[in-house]
Amino acid sequence: MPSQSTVSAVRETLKGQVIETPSWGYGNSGTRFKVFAQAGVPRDPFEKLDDAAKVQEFTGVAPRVSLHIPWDKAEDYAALGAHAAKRGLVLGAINSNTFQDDAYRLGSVTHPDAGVRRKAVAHLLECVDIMDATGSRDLKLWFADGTNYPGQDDIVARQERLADALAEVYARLGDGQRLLLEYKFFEPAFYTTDVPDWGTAFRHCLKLGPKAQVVVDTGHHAPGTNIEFIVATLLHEGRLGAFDFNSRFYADDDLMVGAADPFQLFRIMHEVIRNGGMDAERNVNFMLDQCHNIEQKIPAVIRSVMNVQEATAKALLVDTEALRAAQLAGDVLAANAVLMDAYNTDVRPLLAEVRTGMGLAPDPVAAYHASGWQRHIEAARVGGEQAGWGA
Ligand code: AOS
Ligand code: ZN
Ligand code: ZN
Repeated sequence: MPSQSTVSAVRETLKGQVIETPSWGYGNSGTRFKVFAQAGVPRDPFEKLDDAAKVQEFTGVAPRVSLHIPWDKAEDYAALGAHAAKRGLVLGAINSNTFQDDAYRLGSVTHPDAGVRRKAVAHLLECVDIMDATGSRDLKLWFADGTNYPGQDDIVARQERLADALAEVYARLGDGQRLLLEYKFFEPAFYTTDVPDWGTAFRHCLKLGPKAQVVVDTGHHAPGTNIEFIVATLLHEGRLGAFDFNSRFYADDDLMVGAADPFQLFRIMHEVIRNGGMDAERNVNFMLDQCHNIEQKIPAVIRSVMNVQEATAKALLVDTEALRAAQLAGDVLAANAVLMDAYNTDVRPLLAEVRTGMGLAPDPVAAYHASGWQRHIEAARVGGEQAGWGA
């Protein structure tokens, strides 16, 4: 049993946790086979913020929203920011898009043609301009670049083109801004991917400088990969910038975080906490990167936030002294038992108390359903936009 003082420290940490939600999670999405349109989805970035505000209203820990350019391109970012502020939100990371133009058939920043590379870099620089306008700290870069066939292009030349593009964008960053580089082991390229793994992302970030950090998208690993090892290592090296939380069973499907493997999420959060990743000065951005193709979107985002909270609460309950003692004594079973005790704790009552203490309903999903928001948007919004695919 954790002591009273431990539990109250855990409560305080949970109250202060911030989880950033993705604008595209509120819009229609699907697979390459079908997008199932849902009633009431947002028609523009303003309405996406209205929906994100509901997640914040019922969870109290999701005040930031990631934007995606061009899906969330606005005429007036000050107006978008003011709309967010009125709803208790702030605009979060700016996500670039170099994967939807015909020009990028052979890649974007790694394309063999310098003209295409210029176009891609211009877009990334435009994203930094948007960060200046929105006050965003994070530029999140994910590249679909790669090749489909052996011999299609020169692997090392592509790495050099990538490094040049990143260096140009890095040089444009202002004070307090950073570049977050995301890796993904495959998809959409079939043979090589230009940023396939954390080693490649880490290497590029090291070359760039301290304002470049790695994004760990939990869905972007080969089956069986020990993601918590990557998290621990990057944190130790000061290069873990953010998470894109989601879960996957086979390939990357951007399912709700914690749905496929809640134990893995706990192990990740354990390494985060052990290695100082929850400390405010580390600025690890805990983002969701999910698409809700067949389920209702807002309650799915709420559920995802709750899943991260539950994994965090369990990880915070790990008896670190007992763990250290067992580790030093070489007592394998005792050390493992310390972790499993925390993992097997039902933290839902603790989180309900945390919410009540924040003036919230103990069950955010039920509170959302009771609020009437879903009925309201289904009646009021006609013709929602597609948020992108399989992102
Ligand atoms: C793509 O698979 C990545 O997960 C990206 O992080 C992300 O979903 C995209 O940039 C959003 O468009
Ligand atoms: Zn991602
Ligand atoms: Zn992804």
